[in-house]
Amino acid sequence: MTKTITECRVAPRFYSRNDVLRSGRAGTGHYRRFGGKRGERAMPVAKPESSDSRVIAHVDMDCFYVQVEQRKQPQLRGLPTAVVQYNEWKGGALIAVSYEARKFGIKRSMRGEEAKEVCPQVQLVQVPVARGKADLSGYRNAGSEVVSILARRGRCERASIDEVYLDLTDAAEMMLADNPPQGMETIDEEALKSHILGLNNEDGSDVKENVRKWIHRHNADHRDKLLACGILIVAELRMQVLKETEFTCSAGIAHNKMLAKLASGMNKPAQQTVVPFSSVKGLLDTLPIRKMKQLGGKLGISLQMDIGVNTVGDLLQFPEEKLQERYGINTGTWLWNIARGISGEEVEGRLLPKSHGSGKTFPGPRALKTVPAVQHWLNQLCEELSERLCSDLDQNKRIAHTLTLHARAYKSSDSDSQKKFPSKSCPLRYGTAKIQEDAFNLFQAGLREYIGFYGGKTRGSHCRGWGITSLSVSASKIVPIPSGTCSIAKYFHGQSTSHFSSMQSSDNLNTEATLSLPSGSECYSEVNLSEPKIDFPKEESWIKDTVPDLDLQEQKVNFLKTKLLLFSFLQILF
Ligand code: DCP
Repeated sequence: MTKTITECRVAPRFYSRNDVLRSGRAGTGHYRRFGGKRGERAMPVAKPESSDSRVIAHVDMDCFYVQVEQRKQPQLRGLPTAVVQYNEWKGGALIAVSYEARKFGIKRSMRGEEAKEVCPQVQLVQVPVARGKADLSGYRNAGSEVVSILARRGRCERASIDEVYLDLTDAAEMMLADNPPQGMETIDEEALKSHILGLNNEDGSDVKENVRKWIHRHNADHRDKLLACGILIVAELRMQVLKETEFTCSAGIAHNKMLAKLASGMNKPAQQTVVPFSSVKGLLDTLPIRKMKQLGGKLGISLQMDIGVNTVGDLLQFPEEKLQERYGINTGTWLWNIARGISGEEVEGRLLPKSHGSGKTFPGPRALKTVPAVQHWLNQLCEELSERLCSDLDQNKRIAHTLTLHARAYKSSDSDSQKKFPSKSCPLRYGTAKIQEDAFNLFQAGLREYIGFYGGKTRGSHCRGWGITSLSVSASKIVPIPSGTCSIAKYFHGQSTSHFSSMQSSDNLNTEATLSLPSGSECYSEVNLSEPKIDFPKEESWIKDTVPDLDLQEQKVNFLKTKLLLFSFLQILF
């Protein structure tokens, strides 16, 4: 076959998995959009599986923010505990709940007061606050501590603030060659506590003994022998994380990322779950389709509503060509593959975030209704972003190239209520004041487009019928600084005379309907985590829609601080 899948316009024939593998290029870098509208989430794309003899782990911290707070206040350990958003209405929204608290029925969807009703002894810890918003730096740093330990045994991808993928294939192959588990006299206790899907424990037999036997099997195929090594390596890593950070985590171990991610949440907290090749079908057969990564949204709904697929197993009845006809070549193949547990996604070697973001929601009556109010909050967000960019530059020698502004908005007299506030991007200039200025310009350009040039008053104290319910700024396209100090100087020097002076024209802005981040939920976007969704009451009376005055003095000080930081950094280099 000479033609690759991505080159085909219509489904010419039934593609088997081997065809995809032979073509070698299927899906790489190509995205189709379901429904074709700009701004919709990119459709999943099939990638050929390089090998099914891989050992991939997905490690997920247990009730992460609670653990971070309990490490700060050890007296809270073992007690039902929850971390609440700083907003004090009804005790604040719960954003992390300890496993002790979950036993009482406390859930993340509750507010502090509800949790107290369910369990009066619950300990509520407020998320740290800075600049009037949640300060996640403590959690982010705690996540980095864990990543640095997990990265010791294989390629490591930081997938979110508390999730990591590991490719342990090389470490497992090495163990198999040097000291295979089949011959080990003693197996670590933590490894023996593993849950191996498909292992029959129902006859009253000793579960740990069954695990031991599974690990010791001499007649296992190569893939299972590698997974046995994975069990030992991940158990050891998890114990190391506990020893060095005091945090527990759970893990899924399988031969690809998709299966590892599905498994990691199956037995929590502080446990690990393994998916042998022979158990893949059993795992997927009854799995609700919307639980699959990338099927929680429109595509999942279409599968349910349009072709009656409720479980991943239901997909098996459709030939690949039928799925391709309906959802396009790449997504059709991707669906055909996931039904069989096939996923070629590689673990990217990435310990640092791909982007930095700072965001805040203003739900219900807190919606921002004046331009100065928006500017005030943008300044706060940009200040945080700028600080993080400086420390990334300082610690990791990386620079970001793109600044993006996202907002959610409403218009009270809206004929087109579906219209979204357009996200806007521009080249990123370092320095708090510059970022603030650029973000504000991006906002104004977005607002003009959102309300129409003559549709509302954007300047002055009060708007005409628009409100901003969420704001975020992000910095992306982060790359290591080019080698050689000369180019760094050039980089910063170039900024002062940057093309950005032409920002007056909104034509110079790149409109992005979605954040310029990698697709899928594996992307490390802290924008989403910075302000969890909160259900606010509809009544207008419970809180004043107050807007603090802009503290220009403080802004100047911060601007100077950032300048100083950059200056001292450049001094170190020269
Ligand atoms: N988080 C948040 N807002 C949300 C969801 C999560 O701020 N809506 C934060 C708090 C969590 C952390 O992200 O501690 C990680 O989220 P997880 O979904 O992984 O949940 P937990 O780690 O809290 O619990 P689990 O043990 O179930 O993974």
